[in-house]
Amino acid sequence: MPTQVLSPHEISERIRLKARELGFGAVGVAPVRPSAYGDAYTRWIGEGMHGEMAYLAREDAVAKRRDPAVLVPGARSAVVVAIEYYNADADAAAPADPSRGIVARYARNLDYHDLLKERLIALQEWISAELLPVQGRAYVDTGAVLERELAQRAGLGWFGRNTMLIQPRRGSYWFLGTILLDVELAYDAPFAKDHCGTCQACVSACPTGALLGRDAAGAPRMDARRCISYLTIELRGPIPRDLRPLIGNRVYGCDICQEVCPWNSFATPASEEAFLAREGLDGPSLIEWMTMTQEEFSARFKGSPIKRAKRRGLLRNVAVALGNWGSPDAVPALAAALNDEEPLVRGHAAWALGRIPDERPVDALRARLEVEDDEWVISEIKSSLDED
Ligand code: B12
Ligand code: SF4
Ligand code: SF4
Repeated sequence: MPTQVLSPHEISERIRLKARELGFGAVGVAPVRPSAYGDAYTRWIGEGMHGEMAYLAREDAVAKRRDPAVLVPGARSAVVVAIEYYNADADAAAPADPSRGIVARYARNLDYHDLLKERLIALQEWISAELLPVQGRAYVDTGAVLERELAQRAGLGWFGRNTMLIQPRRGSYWFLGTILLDVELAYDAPFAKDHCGTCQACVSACPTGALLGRDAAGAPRMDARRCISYLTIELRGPIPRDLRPLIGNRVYGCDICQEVCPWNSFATPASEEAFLAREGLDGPSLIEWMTMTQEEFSARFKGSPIKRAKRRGLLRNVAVALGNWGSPDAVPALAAALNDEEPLVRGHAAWALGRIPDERPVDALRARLEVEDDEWVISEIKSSLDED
C-alpha cells in the first residue's frame, strides 16, 4: 500500500520515471475524454475503408473508440507509452533483390503485443502498490482504443500524412500502448504542431495509392483496402488481382511510407533485443518459403507476429512476390504449390505461374486444371492460361 500522499503532478512524474525504467522510450499522460475525431472515424468506417476488418466497425467497438470511458467505465486518465522497434536491413541489398522477400520491421522477431502488455500490467501494479490504489486496464493494439489519438493528446507526437504517430527527432518506428486508469492525474500538453509541412513523400511513394492525403479538416486519410499491410496480414481471402503486381516482394506488412519519411532518418536501432531481426527474417529466400510445410511454419514463427497470417496467408503472399519476380527459377516451387492443400495457395501460385515467360508453367497449369475442383482456383488457372 502507498504510504505517502503525493500531488497529481508528483504521481505523473513518478509514473513517467517508472515507465522509462521499464524500457519505454517515451511516455505521456492524457485526460480521458471523448474522441475529438469520432466523426472522422465513423466517416472512415462508413466509406468502407476498413475493408474486412469487421472488428473496427462493430457498433459497440465504435462507441468505445469514440469514448474510452465507455470501454473502461470510470476511466479518467490515460498513460500512453511508446517503445522503439527500428532495425536496419542487415543486408542492404536484400530489399532490392526480387528473389527475396521483405518482412516489415515490426515483424522480424517477437510479437510486441505480449512484451508491451506485460510491462504495462507491471506498471499498473506498481502504481497501485507504490503511488495510489488504481483500477484500470492495459491495451496494446487490439483494444477498442484510438491509440494514436491518445498518444497525440499525451504529447508524444503528431499524425503524419502517412497516418503514423510521429515523434519529433525520433520518427515513427514506435509501438504504442495505453493504460486507462480511474484516477485524475496531472497531464502533458497535447502535441499541437504538424511537422509534415508541404512534404508529400509518403503519399507519392505508396505503391498502391492507399494514402489519400489530408482531408479538409486536416485528418490524414488512408484506404486500408489498398494498403499492403492490410492485404498481406489482415485480408484472409484472395488479394485483388489488380493490386498483386503493386505489392512487389513485400511478403508481410509494409514500411515504405515510413522509410521515405524524413523524420525516420533520426531512427535508432531498438534497444530491445526482442525487436531486432531474428535469423531468416531479414530478406528470406522466396523459393525456400514457398515450400514451407505447416510444421516448418509453426516452428519458424513461434512467438512471431507472422503467425497471424497463418501458413496459407503467408504462402499466398510469397506466391504473389514470386509472380512479381517472374523468374523461371521459381517454376518448380510454384508448380509444387499448385498441389497445395489450401485453395488460397493454389490460386495465387496459378496467378504467379501465369506471369513467368516459360513453357513449363503451361504444362503444370493444364495438369492441375484436369483435377482441380475449387471454382476460384479454376478461374485463376484459366486466367493464367488465357482461357477465361
Ligand atoms: C487497423 C490498424 C491498421 C490498419 C489500418 C491503418 C490505418 N492507418 O488506419 C492496417 C492493417 C492498414 C495497419 C497497418 C499498419 N499498422 Co496498424 N493499427 C491499426 C489499429 C488496430 C487501429 C487503427 C485505426 O483505428 N485506424 C482508423 C483510423 C481512422 O484511425 P487513426 O489512424 O487513429 O486516425 C486518426 C486520425 O485520422 C485522427 N483525425 C481525425 N480527424 C483529424 C483531424 C486532424 C486535424 C488531425 C491531426 C487528426 C485527425 O483521428 C483518427 C482517429 O483517432 C492500430 C491500433 C489501435 N488500437 O489504434 C494499429 C497501429 C496504428 N498500427 C501500427 C503499425 C506499426 C502499423 C504498420 C506500420 C505495420 C506494418 N509495418 O505493416 C502499418 C502502417 C500503415 C500505415 N501507414 O498506417 C501502430 C502504429 C504506431 C505509430 N507510431 O503510429 C499501431 C498504433 C499499433 C500499436 N499499438 O503500436 N494498421
Ligand atoms: S504501409 Fe505501404 S501500402 Fe500501406 S500506406 Fe504505407 S506505403 Fe502504402
Ligand atoms: S513523409 Fe513527409 S508527409 Fe509523409 S509523414 Fe513523413 S513528413 Fe509527413
